[in-house]
Amino acid sequence: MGWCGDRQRSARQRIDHLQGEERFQLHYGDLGDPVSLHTLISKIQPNEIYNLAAQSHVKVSFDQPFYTGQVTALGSMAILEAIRLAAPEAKFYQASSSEMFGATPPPQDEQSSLQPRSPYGISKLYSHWMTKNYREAYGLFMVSGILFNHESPRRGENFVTRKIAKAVASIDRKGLSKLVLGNLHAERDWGYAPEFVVGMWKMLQADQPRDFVLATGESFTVRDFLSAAFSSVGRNWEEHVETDESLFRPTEVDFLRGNPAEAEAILKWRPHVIGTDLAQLMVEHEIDCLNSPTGFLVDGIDWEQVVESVFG
Ligand code: G4F
Repeated sequence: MGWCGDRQRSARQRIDHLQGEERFQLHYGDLGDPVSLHTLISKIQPNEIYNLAAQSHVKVSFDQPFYTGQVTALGSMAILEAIRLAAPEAKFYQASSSEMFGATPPPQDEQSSLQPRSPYGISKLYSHWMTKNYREAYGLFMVSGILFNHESPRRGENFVTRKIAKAVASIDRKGLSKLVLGNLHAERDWGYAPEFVVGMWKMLQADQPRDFVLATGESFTVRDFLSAAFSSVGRNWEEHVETDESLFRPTEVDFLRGNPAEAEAILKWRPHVIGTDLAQLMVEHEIDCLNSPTGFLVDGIDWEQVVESVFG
């Protein structure tokens, strides 16, 4: 199931369609409440735990550095402690981020230095090192995936790829006049989220726990993404886009391009969808949304095909 954003907004928007499936159960818990996490992990005794939760918006982390630290740094700590104390057999995946590379020039890989440039990146760095420390200190199966930007139609609307895709569809089909953005010069290594999720799972199936970079190995500027998105509907982005200083970050990560060679060699993981393909895929989805009377769409993800393409 896909969705179209505003019309079906809820905290569980992305998983509502799984409700009712036998193998899917929801429990209440909160990264800000270590007791709830300990209780849950102790009761469920999971085989695998994926910590994908965070205050994950880089610009917001400058406005809310304290909250970001509490959730994105100390929240992970609560899970690590709960596993150590109550479920030491569980395998743990920590969502580390290419934002941790910060000022380090590309290509970035597992050996590159970590020089984060935002409260978000610094919080992720804390969780990254804590995960490594718990692995080494207590012999637990705990790994971090250092994932470069991964996108899909399910991306939140305040991240640049989805913001662009939605605006292009509205400009083309509904006559919206303009799109206002921040820094157009930053370069990102944008991949397709379903391919990255398969890589995350693969990390927990390895014989030995270790960290991996997942990236496409190609990078594009925000401007390149804009150009591809507008071109997909036969338009010129320069006629529709303005920039606003208030959307710039106090410190920016200028250039991210990952080197996924180790994931390719050891996990046999290789992504196929890159930034400009994503622009077209995401714009097409937004146009379908505008044409949909209900706001819900048939799932665009063929998981068998994703697995085949990544490992095939
Ligand atoms: O889409 P973004 O907000 O993603 P960003 O900051 O790269 O972070 C994402 O990827 C990280 C992995 O490296 C994750 F860890 C993180 O949680 C998140 O998923 O911004 C991408 C680029 C930036 O350079 C930003 O300055 O786009 C630029 N940009 C230009 N105008 C904008 C806008 N970003 C946003 N969100 N909104 C704008 O209007």
